[in-house]
Amino acid sequence: MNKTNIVFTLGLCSTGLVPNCSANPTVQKQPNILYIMSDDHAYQAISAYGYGLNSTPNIDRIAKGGAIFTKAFVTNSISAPSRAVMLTGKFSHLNGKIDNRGGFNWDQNSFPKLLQQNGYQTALIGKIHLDGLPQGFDYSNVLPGQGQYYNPDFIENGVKKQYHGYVTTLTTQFALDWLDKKRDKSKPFCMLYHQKAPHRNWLPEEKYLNLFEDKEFPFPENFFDDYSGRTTAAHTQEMEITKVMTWGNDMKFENDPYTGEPTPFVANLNRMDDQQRAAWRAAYNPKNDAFIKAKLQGRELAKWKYQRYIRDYLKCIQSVDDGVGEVLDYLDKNGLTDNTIVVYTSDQGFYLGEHGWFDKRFMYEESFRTPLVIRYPKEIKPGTVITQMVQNLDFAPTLLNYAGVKPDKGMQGESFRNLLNGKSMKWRDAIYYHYYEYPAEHAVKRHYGVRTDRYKLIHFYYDVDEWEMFDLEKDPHEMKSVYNDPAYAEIQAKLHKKLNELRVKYKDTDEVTNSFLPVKKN
Ligand code: SGN
Ligand code: CA
Repeated sequence: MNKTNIVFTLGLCSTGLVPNCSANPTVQKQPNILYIMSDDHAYQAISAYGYGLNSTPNIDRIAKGGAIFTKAFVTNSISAPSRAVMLTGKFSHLNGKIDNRGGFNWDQNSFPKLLQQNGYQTALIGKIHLDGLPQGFDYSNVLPGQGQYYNPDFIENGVKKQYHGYVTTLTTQFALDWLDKKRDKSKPFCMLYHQKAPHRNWLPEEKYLNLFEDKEFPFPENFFDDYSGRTTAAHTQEMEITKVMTWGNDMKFENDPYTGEPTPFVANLNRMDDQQRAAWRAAYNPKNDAFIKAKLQGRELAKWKYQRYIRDYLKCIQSVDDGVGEVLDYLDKNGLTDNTIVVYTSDQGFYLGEHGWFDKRFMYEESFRTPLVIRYPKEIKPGTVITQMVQNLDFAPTLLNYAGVKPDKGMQGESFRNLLNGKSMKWRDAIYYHYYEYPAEHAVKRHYGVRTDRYKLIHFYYDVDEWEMFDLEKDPHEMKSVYNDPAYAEIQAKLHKKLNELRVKYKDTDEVTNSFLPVKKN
């Protein structure tokens, strides 16, 4: 809030026009911030986005009461790097966290640190996926690494302890506990409330074990993509539901249906108590027996795997949505709704069978884009739709702007507060992306690129040197690259120019890119 607004609010307060003023004589100048992030939550699986797969009434409450973004993107579609970008407001090559491997430098500046230095109480709860004691938080209670679904460990202010129960409900419980009992209520708060779900390997909560089991989900139209219109990277990835989803971790078999060997899922069963395990066996074993009997092959097998995957994935989301509802209810009941900015987003998007895939990493739309809804009754009109391109790079400057705190000089994002307010402002016409984790699990090659409102240009490098270009208006599913198509020559040249400009703007030169390459073995 700027100075004019503070005076205005205090002025109104003395006239009695602002509700609750007399009950609350010290008008809180800065808004509270509730930043909710889940892991691998595809926008296709939020009902406010209109895909019709599931129902997320509580996440939709945020969207309906505020704004929904149709073009929110990440800068590097993978967990730990995405979180580092969100905290620091800097691209991966500058905050140092380029992939899920290696450490994160907590000594660098971040938006929670700046808020903390400017009068906020700060907390981090749930998955952060960055090793080391989190800095910038008065309170932290985080999962080690990826975390476990059942009976997980949490690290509370540096001390590890195992809890009985389901990770999503425990995370919500810790968030409510901090809001209600642990924070200093005389200060504005910023709470990062981060769910592990719906990250692989999708283990739903007991009460949702049978949800969706009688439902057949539609297949994306490019489920049987043969990648013919694209370069090497789309052919050599290891993200296909047909080939890569495992019997144990993903399909919940105790024994591999072909070899009879115990699967990794047994490790999950071992973490459960007798009651949890019995519930699991009752829900899954009869279906697995039926599958073994049917002996499906080829496309039929692929379709069966997809249904198993999508049902388990959506079940996990149901618990995430419940948690959002509980926290929103807490704000309502405690008179906090009006002065709290609520953000719901994911660390990246996810493939729900598009191109035949699960996982993320690519600069293609489903994983490059991320869900984003924001509510702030004081400033954002209910039902606002934001179509401009924003990135997770912008969260730090935007939230600091709302708090009236100057961003760190090195932050590269921009505040999108004025977009939310409906004020006309000049906004960027292109965004930059860079993915690094290769060679690695899922085998998605290193690439960087630019996206404008209509076009996308991608450069795959390291063990290939190939370009792709898409006309998103004519080919929204990115099935055929038009790179080197003479009809697009002029646009291609413009996109190359734009890409070079963004690389200069964001200080990502060839030299910097090459400095992150693994040493090639001869
Ligand atoms: C695990 C998953 C991968 C996933 C990475 C990164 N494998 O390794 O499927 O891509 O996490 O995900 S699993 O067998 O353990 O499920 S991220 O969201 O944390 O970046
Ligand atoms: Ca993730």
